Amino acid sequence: MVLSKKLDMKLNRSALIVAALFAAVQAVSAADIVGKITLKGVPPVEKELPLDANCGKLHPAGKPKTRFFVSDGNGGLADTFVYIKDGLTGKTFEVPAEAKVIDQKGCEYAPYVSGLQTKQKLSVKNSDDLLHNVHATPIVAGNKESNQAQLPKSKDLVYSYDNQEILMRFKCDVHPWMFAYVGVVDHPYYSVSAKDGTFKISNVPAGEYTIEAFHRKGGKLTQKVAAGATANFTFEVKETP
Ligand SMILES: [Cu+2]
Repeated sequence: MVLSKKLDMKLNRSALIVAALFAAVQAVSAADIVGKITLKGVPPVEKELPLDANCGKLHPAGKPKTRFFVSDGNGGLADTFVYIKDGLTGKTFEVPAEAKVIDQKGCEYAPYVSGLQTKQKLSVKNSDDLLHNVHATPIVAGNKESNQAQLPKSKDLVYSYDNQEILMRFKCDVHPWMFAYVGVVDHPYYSVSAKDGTFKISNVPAGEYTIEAFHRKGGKLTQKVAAGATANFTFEVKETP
């Protein structure tokens, strides 16, 4: 008993050493790219979504608004898809086994903007007690358009795409205000900015890259950055009439 406990401890210790060594190697060869997306100027006022009666009932406190420029009110800009655009040519990446998930809840898609690797599964859920109709509308050749009704509590609809597409749109043909946007890239090095504008692309292999920040209404910006460095972007909205 004592002997086996000792052996256990020894094994545990070597496992820890191996884990620590592995982490150290990773730290040397890969690093995060972090940054902040800032919005300059005053964006147009978001409008209430034109919910029908059934969807309206799901929002007794008031109708949700459009999400064109979601911000923390302090300059941070959310929903910007940031990804490595150049610098990974010739490399291939394992497809994550885990599916990404988009939910339909309260007659809105959540998340509004997300990312997906090519060939990775994307599960679209229906958490509402209502019929939705998921309509994927890719425009890049080879990515297949699909249009499927999804009954309440029915199983998830599962998609996957072979080609990069930034950003691919999903809509609902029952509720014309419902949209989701998915950045499909052929590697795992992407991020979506949070409400305070921050983003993090994790575990980027050592090297120099061009990264692009793509905001659906703000446009796109690129800059060169090394793994481990910071990349900040500023989108400017012009005054609207
Ligand atoms: Cu719907």
